Amino acid sequence: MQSSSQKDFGSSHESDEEAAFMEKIQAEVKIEPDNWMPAGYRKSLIRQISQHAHSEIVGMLPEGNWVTRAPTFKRKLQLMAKIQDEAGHGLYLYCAAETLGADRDQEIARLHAGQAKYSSIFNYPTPSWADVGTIGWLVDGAAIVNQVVLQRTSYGPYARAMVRICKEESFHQRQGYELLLVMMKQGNEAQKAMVQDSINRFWWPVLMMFGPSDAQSPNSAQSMTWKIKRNSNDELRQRFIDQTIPQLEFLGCTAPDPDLKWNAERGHYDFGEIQWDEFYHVLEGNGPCNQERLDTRRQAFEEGSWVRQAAAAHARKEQEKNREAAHV
Ligand code: FAQ
Repeated sequence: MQSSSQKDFGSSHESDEEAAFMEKIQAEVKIEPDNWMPAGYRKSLIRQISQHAHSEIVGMLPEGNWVTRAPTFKRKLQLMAKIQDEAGHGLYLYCAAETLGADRDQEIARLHAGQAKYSSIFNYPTPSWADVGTIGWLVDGAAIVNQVVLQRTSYGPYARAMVRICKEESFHQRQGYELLLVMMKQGNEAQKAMVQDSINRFWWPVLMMFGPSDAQSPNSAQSMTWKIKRNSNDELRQRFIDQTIPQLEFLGCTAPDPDLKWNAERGHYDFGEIQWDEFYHVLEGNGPCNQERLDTRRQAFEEGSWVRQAAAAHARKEQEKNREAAHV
């Protein structure tokens, strides 16, 4: 049994480490994988980074739906490049989670078992070609607003992953907006209507991407103290709306929100009530495409099993060759 003096030593030692950790956080010094960190910090980062990684991977599916039906060769190449980028983002993020001790296979198993969260937005269908543009413009646009600030997150590997991811997301956003501009400025009436319909369907779900309102966000306070998050969900949602409305107007489209209007006093757009019931319904697995997305992921994982086995066999052979070469 521990004596009380041992116990005291243990806890003061821990609180010294905790104080040093908080000093670093306050001084904007990045926390690196081999640094001491509170267990809760590690856990919260694994939670957020793995959910983020899953979002990138599941996020390939709504657009993947259009690869074989893209209207021109150029659009098809752009779409394939974008989807491959999302796969890359997922991989950097799984690697970042691994630096914290997460087990990638376990995280992926949790996703496939329906136990892990990923962004609610990817549970909505993409029935029209305009949805490819809307995803690029609005979904990647929202992702950028959220992720640009994460470049300053306190955990080094996550912050650095965000730098490259943000550069690629900017390209995604522009390709989406340009696609919609072509439809709106050069398209016929049916194509213009397709764009407006797509914006009508995606507008509110995109606003939900930023997470519940601050008062309902259980993780925010602690994540802000640890500087995992640098801005609150509501701040980023407002920033996104303020940035997006001029782009929406330039397109010649409208948002499906009668309460949306510029508030000169606040210096921001006011907007209508978000239907949080819908958000929680989707999080519980009951959105329009939750089942389809998970079924597709599981099937892709099973069908790709031979690739993983072949890569592992190749790695083993290479290791053996290197060992033999070392003994010669
Ligand atoms: N969907 O306490 P908070 C992309 C969960 S990447 C589903 O506020 P937190 C690229 C939340 O996890 C898009 N779940 O949570 C792309 C928590 O659950 P838990 C993804 C959500 O972590 C584009 C609970 O609700 N981006 O789009 C959502 O402080 C195009 C309570 O919420 C990131 O992941 C949601 N929308 O703040 C790919 C960015 N919102 O764990 C393909 C990094 C909240 O307690 C095509 N993540 N929840 O059970 C973050 O910044 C934060 O995690 C937030 C949520 C802001 C998403």
